[in-house]
Amino acid sequence: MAEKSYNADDLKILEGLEAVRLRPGMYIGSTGIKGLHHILWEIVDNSIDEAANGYADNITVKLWRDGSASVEDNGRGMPTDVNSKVKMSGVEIIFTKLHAGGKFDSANYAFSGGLHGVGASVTNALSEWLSVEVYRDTVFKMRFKSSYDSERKKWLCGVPVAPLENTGERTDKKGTFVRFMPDKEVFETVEWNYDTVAKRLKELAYLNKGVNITLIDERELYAFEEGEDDDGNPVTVKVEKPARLPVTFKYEGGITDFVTHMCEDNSPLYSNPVYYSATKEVQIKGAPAGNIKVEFSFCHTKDDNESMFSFVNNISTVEGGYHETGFYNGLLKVINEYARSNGFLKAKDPAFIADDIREGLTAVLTVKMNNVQFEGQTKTKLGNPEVKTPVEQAVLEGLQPLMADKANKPLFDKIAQKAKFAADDRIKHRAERDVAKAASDNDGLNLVGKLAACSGKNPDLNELFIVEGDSAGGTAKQARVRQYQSILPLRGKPLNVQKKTALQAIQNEEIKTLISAIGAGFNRSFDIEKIKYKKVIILSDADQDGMHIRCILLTFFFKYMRELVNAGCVYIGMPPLYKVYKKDKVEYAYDDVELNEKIKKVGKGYQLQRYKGLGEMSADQLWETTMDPMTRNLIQVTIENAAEAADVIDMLMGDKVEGRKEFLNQNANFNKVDGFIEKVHIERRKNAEVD
Ligand code: 28G
Repeated sequence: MAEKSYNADDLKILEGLEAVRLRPGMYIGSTGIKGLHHILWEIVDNSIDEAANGYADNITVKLWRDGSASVEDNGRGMPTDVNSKVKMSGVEIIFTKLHAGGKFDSANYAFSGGLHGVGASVTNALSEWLSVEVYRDTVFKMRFKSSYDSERKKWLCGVPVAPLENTGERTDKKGTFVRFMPDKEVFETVEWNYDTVAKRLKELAYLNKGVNITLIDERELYAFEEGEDDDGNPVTVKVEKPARLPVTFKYEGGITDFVTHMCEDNSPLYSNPVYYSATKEVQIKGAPAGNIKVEFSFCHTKDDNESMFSFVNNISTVEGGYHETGFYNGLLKVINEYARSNGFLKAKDPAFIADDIREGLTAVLTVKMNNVQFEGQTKTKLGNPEVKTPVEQAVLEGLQPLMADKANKPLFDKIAQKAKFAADDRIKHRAERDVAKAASDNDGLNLVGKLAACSGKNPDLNELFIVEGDSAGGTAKQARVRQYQSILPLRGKPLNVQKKTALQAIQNEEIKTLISAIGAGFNRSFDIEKIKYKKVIILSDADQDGMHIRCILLTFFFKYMRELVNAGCVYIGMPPLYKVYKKDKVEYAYDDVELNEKIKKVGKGYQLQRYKGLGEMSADQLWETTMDPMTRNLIQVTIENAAEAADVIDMLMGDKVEGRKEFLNQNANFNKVDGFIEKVHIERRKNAEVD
């Protein structure tokens, strides 16, 4: 029994936005870098809705010098008239009432996993200030502020400074402008990540054809570089970098452009991607009957790489779900039909299976619907089973007429031929694949002389360090705690599996070694129950080469051991870039901003060492900076990180992304939660005694 009985007076009734400030995680997922960007997406989503409904075709996002962000669209402008029931302007309702104006309204939306669409009021609640301008013949303005009321001991958040004002100033513009300052008291970091914003805006431009989306970054940019002082001694100097130029994303072809772009460097099998869109009915359990908008585009490439990008309400569904199942079912049905009636499959031939038609398939699938249920490790899997059939129907209804049209015969012949090759290959190589699987399951024959295995047998405690280079590998072997830490040095770069088949991958020595070391098979035979390490830690240098190796490894894990990533077992060890020291004061810095802080901390007369690579560190330094669970900086890899590494960023952005800062910001203190640190330290002391 409870010690005290509660009555209604004890219940704190949270009014409006206060609830958001009290439990931000419930509304935006986290207060880390992801949550920060979430409050920008809330505003951007509103502009996108306006564009998706055909009222806007221009969206500008700006990152200001003061740290604020703004979004402007040329839509109808938020409603400025006063709602007679609540006596508030539409603008005020949108920014102060939870859920107001939300397109995908559902009573418990914020809790059902789907986080988008909870509305602009959440952004307001989590901002120091927010200002809005509406352009409807004249300029309307309103401002909101958050502050702490020390008398009543509570946060007042997103409070109107004054009612919506019609300034009377005439304007030819139409639309809405919203600028806000994320609250430093709420977020762990308030620094916008340019690449994150650019990538998302680019994605939204693909998903909303014809909409102009511009990104302007006006923030101060600088970097630290090595230079020389007057006496020729090496020093680290701060250099201004040229401001970023504004970029505009616009794709007249929408997701078809996306597919074309993805296929470009992989030799497409035919020149124009297939495209179809349809609106179907869907009856989600417990909800009124509604519509689902299905849109897809696909192309086949000559290799056998598969890339599927699926979205639900513009949110990427990395883990797939029922929309993908419906899509594959539909595609399999029509290709089987076509192959039968056009002689690609003889009477005696078994039908294609899904794998056959997925070889070389690059596809974008988007659905838009209400009452979305997101599931999976990262809530990026569509969990509504009712979606499967309408998507499958859309595929059938879209492709059957295309197949019946003689003009498309060359295209569908190529697709059927490709599936036939895949099926033949599958049947012919089954034996070969079994051998490959056996190789991956072997008892570490591949590992002799490579892996320095730990002596402990408990996977929960064991860690595998994949180390770039023999020299760093040697140092890591000296530094490690033998009981729990295994070292696998990589000689040179492992095979980039992105454009390789599973069979090609398994023939690569480094990959084979890696699979054997982890001990749980790979690809479809991967069995997470068999892993020998709960932590697989990638240790690579902080330079371009190291970044590349890390990307290759993440791509491998993403493609062939996805479960390992999903289970949160893959980590990146972040070696520091600098050591700042004076006598026995030692500080490590992981990036240039931190370097500044650490220099201040150590004070005048400090010395600076810049690490060029892991190989330069002594065993003690390597232990302290990257292997000791107490002091090291490990980043848990999320499925999104891994997906990004799988070349998506390269292809989408066309330039390299330095994930470093973002990774650092996402760093959680997960390695300090259990008794593991103590255990490792006890073992290390024992080792030292033996040595
Ligand atoms: C610039 C940053 C973010 C927006 C509009 C336009 C209307 C609107 C927004 O209405 C209530 C809810 C859904 C209809 C709608 C204007 C109808 C007529 C609008 C934005 C009523 C909110 N005239 N533009 N909200 N809706 N842009 N950009 O927030 O059902 S929000």
